[in-house]
Amino acid sequence: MPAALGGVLAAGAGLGLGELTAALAGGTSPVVGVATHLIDLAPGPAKDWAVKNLGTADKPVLIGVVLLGVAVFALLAGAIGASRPRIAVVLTVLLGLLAILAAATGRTLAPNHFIRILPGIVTLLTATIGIVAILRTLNLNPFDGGGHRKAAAAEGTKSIAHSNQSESLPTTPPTTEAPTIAPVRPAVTTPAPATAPAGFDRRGFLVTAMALGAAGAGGLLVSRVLPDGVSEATRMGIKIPAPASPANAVPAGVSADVAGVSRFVTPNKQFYRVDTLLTVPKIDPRSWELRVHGMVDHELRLNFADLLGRRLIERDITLTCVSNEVGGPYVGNARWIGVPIAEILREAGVHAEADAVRSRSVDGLTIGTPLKALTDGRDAIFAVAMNGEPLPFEHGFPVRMVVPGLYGYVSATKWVVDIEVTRFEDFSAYWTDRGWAVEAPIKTSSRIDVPKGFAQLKAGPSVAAGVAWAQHRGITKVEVQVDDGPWQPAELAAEDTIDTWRQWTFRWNATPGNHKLTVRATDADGQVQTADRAAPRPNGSSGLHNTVVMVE
Ligand SMILES: Nc1nc2c(c(=O)[nH]1)N[C@H]1C(S)=C(S)[C@@H](COP(=O)(O)O)O[C@H]1N2
Ligand SMILES: [Mo]
Repeated sequence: MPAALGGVLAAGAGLGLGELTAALAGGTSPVVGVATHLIDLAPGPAKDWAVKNLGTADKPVLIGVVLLGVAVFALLAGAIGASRPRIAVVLTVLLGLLAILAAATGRTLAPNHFIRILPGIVTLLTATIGIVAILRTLNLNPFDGGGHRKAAAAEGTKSIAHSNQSESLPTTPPTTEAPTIAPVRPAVTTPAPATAPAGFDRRGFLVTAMALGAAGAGGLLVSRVLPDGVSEATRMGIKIPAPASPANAVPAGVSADVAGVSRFVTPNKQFYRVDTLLTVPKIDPRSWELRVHGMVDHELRLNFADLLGRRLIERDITLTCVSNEVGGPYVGNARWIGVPIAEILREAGVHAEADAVRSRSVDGLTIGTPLKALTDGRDAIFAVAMNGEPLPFEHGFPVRMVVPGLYGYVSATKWVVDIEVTRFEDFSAYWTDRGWAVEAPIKTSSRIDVPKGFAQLKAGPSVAAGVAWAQHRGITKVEVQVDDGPWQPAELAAEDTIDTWRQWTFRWNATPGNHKLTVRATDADGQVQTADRAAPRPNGSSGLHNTVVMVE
């Protein structure tokens, strides 16, 4: 089906050049724009499923789904074009309009309204010109018929409109305005040829197809090698000043010292990543600015140098995602350097009626945080460094928020650019619009790292180990239950701070057969981790982690 192939090639050329435009100008890529809408519109259960089953592969999978959808749509449009060329053009234009609409209305990293839709415009024009050109090589002229017939009728001459070969075609492809000047045809005129008629321009088809393919592939390839923001060298070249208030040395003995247990400090490369961005922002710190406004006496604007020039504190803080399932991987511990948020708020002069801070990421995503958690003395910071280096791009470069004790989605805004002091009753944030709780302190939790589920163990003395966390309260006890036996105390590793997780070790005598180990933690408020199972939505999972082992 050459027409169907032509449809796909035209759409591919449009996407390739759209991608190139996005890379050159910094606008919203059509594919990313549509996929971002899918993220934002996805019903809760679909998103929960993706987070649980796809993990960090959810992003490539989503891009693949969008590309597949475009390919199928374009294939059908092209196939329809074999008998109804004008419909093929209309469908292709619609595809381009969708790209523009998605870019115009969605979250974007683009600097302004025109640039954000520019790639979509390029996609629309390229794909439309492409489909028209390829249909013409198949002697399927979407602009044929109506216009000529009308002109011929007006002149009172005999129509020659059905004779495609005899027409002199313009050498440049028509623009998208052309269909709009073609009058609507009555339903029963001469049907367009269903198959390529005699005179099918085989060579023209091949040349056009190759040109479209080259535009698509070339645009995509070049867009991939163009720089997409500041470089890794620029990031690593940033000197973070020594903190005025360094963290205490991590005490000896914070680690359970059992093979397979989580490292106490999670290396940046292994740190979990949860966000809604399909392309990682690589903000130039020289142009980054933080605006502080809303219910304040003085609006502030701070640039990156201003921030680095302020009093920096260094702290170990464990982050947790509300989407983490019982026993799940979305928890990590790092040593951060940053500026206390409370000091900046104090300088701005927060009004007494305010109870919330709405922070905004560079892509427009918003997060609502209780003002109290930012001002009650805990080490809530605008972080600029993570584990001894400037923030990695994936983790919010150049500046993100980190607030001990709260789930990330209500506190840990990455790529933060705007802080508005406000009231919870006056706004809703990205995730609260999607069914998650407005306020979400971290639930006391624990996880078994070793042994892994269904591990085969030798009978005799055996050891289990893992982590427990209740940030900003601290962990005071961890217990393990073997099968339905009594709860037995695990040995706690040293505590770093109440804002970090705590490791534990449990020694037991493994007897032959299958056994289930279950863990629970108690926090410094005396709260014992609940056995009641809850899904992550709306305010974090609960229930006890267990692991089944086979002992021989
Ligand atoms: N801009 C932005 N910040 C964000 C998010 C996001 O999607 N966009 N996700 C939040 C969530 S849900 C969590 S759990 C943490 C995760 O931080 P990490 O990816 O550095 O581990 O970032 C938070 N900050
Ligand atoms: Mo999260």
